[in-house]
Amino acid sequence: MKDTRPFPPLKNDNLLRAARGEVVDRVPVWVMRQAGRYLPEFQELRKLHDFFTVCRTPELACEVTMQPLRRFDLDASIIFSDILVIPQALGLTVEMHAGVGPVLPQPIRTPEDLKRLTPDGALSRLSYVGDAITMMRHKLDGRVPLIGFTGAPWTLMGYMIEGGGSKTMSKAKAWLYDYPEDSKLLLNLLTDVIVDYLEMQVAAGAQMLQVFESSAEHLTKDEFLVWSVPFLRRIRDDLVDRLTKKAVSTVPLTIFAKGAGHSLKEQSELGYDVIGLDWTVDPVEARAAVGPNITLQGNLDPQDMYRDPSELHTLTTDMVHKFGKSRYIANLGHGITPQTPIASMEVLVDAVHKAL
Ligand code: 1CP
Repeated sequence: MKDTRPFPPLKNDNLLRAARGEVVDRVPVWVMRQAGRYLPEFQELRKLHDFFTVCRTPELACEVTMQPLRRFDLDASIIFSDILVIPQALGLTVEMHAGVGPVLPQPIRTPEDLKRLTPDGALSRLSYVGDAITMMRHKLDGRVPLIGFTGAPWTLMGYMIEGGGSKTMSKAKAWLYDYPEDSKLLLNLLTDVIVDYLEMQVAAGAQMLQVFESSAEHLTKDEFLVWSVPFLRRIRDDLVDRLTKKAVSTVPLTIFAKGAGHSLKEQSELGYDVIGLDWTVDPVEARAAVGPNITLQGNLDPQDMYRDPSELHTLTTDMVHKFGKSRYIANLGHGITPQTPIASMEVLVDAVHKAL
């Protein structure tokens, strides 16, 4: 039975206000991968349950989503899942190997392999994410907004062809040149599933959405404009169309294209509300590139979390001063890494809230 109870009213909406360009009480802060291996309670839970069992069991996904909120005064939660649930729903086996990350034992090697993908019914195989989102909205009791997310087409294509993470994305990049038409076919197929998936997350209760184009870093600027940008644009346009037609209010959308600091102006023209920045981008230059009507998110170097607390405090304060209080969401420039001391999260959150 679907849970159709109304959601509790939101108490801290600074994240959503920052995304819409409204005045905030304090600079909102959350951290990419804020639920995860740096938390001992996450490690404990993972000893008992396989990674994808956690994703697929709403009670467990909610427990892990809640873990960082019990410890830190964060301004957002992000539903616990992974970008690779889409390749899984398309029929590919995805395993999570300790210390390695995701492994796809039967990747897509040639265009012939595209026939193995099963887009029909993919959305229904992802319904557990919606169930976790709805449950989490109730468990949050309005404390902070809940973010939903997806991998972007190029990033998912990369994992599907490489069979896992890759330092070079050499096989996936070879596809772009050897099989350009089939690459477009695959990217469009992924875009269609992503639009369905994000629409479902909004219907389930996601209050904001982030699209992770984490593998943009492997593309040149020209390649990014051809193999990523058109699909990011279609995700946004089709999603807004769908929600409008169904008279569902849209939610703020964030694009995080890691390594695409070369194309901030182009990103600002895609209709997303928020642009996530990695740590290589200067805040003042980023603001100049995107203009005043886009919210920026980021971008402390995750390695700065290993500095001593006073240095970390200073670096964070300086960062917030450079971005300013308007149209800004504080975060790291990429996911928090597994060995990060817990105390660094406390310093980061405290420094952001005290900076302005
Ligand atoms: O065994 C474990 O517990 C694995 C660790 C782990 C965790 C905690 C993985 C494997 N995924 C996750 C959760 C996860 N993944 C979240 C949770 C929500 C939160 O932020 O708290 C999110 C948003 C992701 C998204 C994700 N997965 C991305 C995009 C963000 C990014 O970091 O660029 C990517 C690229 C993945 C793939 C993935 N999943 C897991 C790992 C170790 C990786 C990266 C592998 C690689 O190096 O390519």
